Amino acid sequence: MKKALVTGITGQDGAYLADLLLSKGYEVHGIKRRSSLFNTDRIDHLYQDPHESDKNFFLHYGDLADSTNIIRIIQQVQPDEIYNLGAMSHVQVSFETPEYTANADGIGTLRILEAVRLLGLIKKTRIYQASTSELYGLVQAVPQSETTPFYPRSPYAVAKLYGYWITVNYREAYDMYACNGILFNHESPLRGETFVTRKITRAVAKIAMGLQDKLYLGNLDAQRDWGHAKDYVEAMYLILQQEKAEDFVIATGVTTRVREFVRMAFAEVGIEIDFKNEGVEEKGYVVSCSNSAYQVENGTEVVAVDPKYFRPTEVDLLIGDPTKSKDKLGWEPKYDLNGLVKEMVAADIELFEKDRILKSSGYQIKNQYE
Ligand code: NDP
Ligand code: GDR
Repeated sequence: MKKALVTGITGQDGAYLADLLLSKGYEVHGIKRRSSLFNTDRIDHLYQDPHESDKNFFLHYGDLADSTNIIRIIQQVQPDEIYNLGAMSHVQVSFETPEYTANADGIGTLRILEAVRLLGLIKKTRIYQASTSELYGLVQAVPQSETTPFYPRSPYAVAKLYGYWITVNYREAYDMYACNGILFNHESPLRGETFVTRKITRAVAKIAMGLQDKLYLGNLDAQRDWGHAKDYVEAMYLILQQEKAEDFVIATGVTTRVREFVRMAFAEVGIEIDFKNEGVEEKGYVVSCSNSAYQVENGTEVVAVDPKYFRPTEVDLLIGDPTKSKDKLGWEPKYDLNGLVKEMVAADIELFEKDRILKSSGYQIKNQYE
């Protein structure tokens, strides 16, 4: 039985990856952080009674900022594969916590690589590093491929740039099987609530159910190459099953503006919206657009812009070129954006059904995430 160690197992990708590896017969070990509230919602369905003898899913307390605990867990588990998914993964928050982000996302990657080296596991343990399309940052060329130059635009992206290069360096210096998956944005019903897609689908569900009036967003004209997390964890697995360790771009090759995602999500609940004056472009740039969206049916404003969501430096356009992953890994996404939006909105409607029933019976509900 192969053993995998997953950092960031309590996150969106960690949860889907754990499901995938268990279905392939792996013994899965995950590192979770101590938290004052339960933080295992996404993997609670995998929990096994610690007293069972044939367990194949284990959680270890730990943190990427603590090398002693990384070394101890890797020594104890002796994994065949490590998936380093743990990170402070929110781009805007990284401007508020730049040093911590560098520590967890940058040096955290070094801690994993160095632990494998020090423990003499170079020949045994393969390492996947969760690299990101944020590395491309300020547009140099599109679509972005494995050879496109990087120009990171946030403390998060700069920390991940270190993670990327230290992974390449350990591969070249010590002949380790260590790879970067340069993954473009991927979403799902398990996506964190403050990333834009989930923020939108939650708000759309609540607006449709009469639980919220308006959605406040930042830059509506950013363009992202959005895929489904379920497809993307398959690619992570495939990257570690090749003969030769290499880096791969994982993307759909299709890009969409944030405002279009908003429109698609509202359409799922039968609300047609209109952004007045949108899409006036000159020389490839949007020069004028409305920042509000209105319900066509009754003119109610449902989306407004709050500048607090603008980033000091923005990544305007991401569109990935997945040719190499298609050719070498045989990987192709099964979901398209329509299917993704449909699944996310439906899941959020189900999530808030209890609140809708309570409200319709006269119970006052406080909004937690405004
Ligand atoms: P999430 O934010 O959903 O999950 C991040 C995980 O990392 C959580 O389990 C979190 O724990 C854990 N974590 C945070 N800080 C630390 C730390 N100091 N030590 C140990 N664990 C830590 O991210 P995703 O699942 O979406 O992404 C997974 C990885 O892929 C991340 O590295 C992200 O940067 C990268 N990535 C994501 C993309 C995407 O579109 N989703 C695209 C490209 C790269 P807790 O639950 O306690 O907060
Ligand atoms: P991103 O994802 O920064 O691409 O990083 P996010 O969903 O946060 O932003 C996407 C785009 O939407 C714009 N935007 C808003 N974003 C948020 N969060 N909230 C808003 O209200 C809002 N309004 C507009 C943003 O400005 C941005 O342009 C994600 C993370 O998962 C990273 O960890 C990962 O590396 C990259 O994707 C690939």
